[in-house]
Amino acid sequence: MNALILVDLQYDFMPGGSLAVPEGDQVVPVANELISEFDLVVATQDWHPADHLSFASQHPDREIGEQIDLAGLEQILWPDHCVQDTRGAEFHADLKQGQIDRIFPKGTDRLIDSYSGFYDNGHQKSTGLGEYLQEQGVQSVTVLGLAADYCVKWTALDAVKLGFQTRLIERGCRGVDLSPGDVHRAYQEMQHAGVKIIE
Ligand code: VGL
Ligand code: ZN
Repeated sequence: MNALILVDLQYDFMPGGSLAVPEGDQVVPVANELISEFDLVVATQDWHPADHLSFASQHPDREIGEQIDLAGLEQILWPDHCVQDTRGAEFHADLKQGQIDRIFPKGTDRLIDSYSGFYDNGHQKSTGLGEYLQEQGVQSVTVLGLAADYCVKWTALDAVKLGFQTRLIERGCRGVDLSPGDVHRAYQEMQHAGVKIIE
């Protein structure tokens, strides 16, 4: 079984969104093109409460982009984004959502962020994605989406750790590149970990 994992194809990560990824909308047609080629399609959805502690707005003395210690973990402070039940948290309307077998929300716990679609950043709680893929008999996964240097990267790294043969579609990803070169380094890191990067 081959599964396609669509990472965070939500309005807040698209141009015009609150945490816009440059050219983020360009990956939606790539996702649609691939969706029909897979036995199983899953999507992750960044799904934060309005007072999530990854939001700079929750730390009055801090700014967006700053790094803080959050319960012992390094945390970058983001603009408010993907707040539950807001338009910014919705999937792009062009995405063929009818062909998504299951959606995995993440980042729902106020106290901890979750870049990976499999676990929170402290690796304490599973989203259920890994168990679901195993139950479905999935052996290999293909990952694409947003953002290449955060949620895509951590999702792909966890997929490898869980024993899935893992591929990443480069043209189906775009990154934040907070520090220029982050996206490039993310691809290198994934490749070194065993992710097969497909151009
Ligand atoms: C993401 C930053 C914060 C992502 C989510 O989807 O890559 N990045 N929340
Ligand atoms: Zn988030």
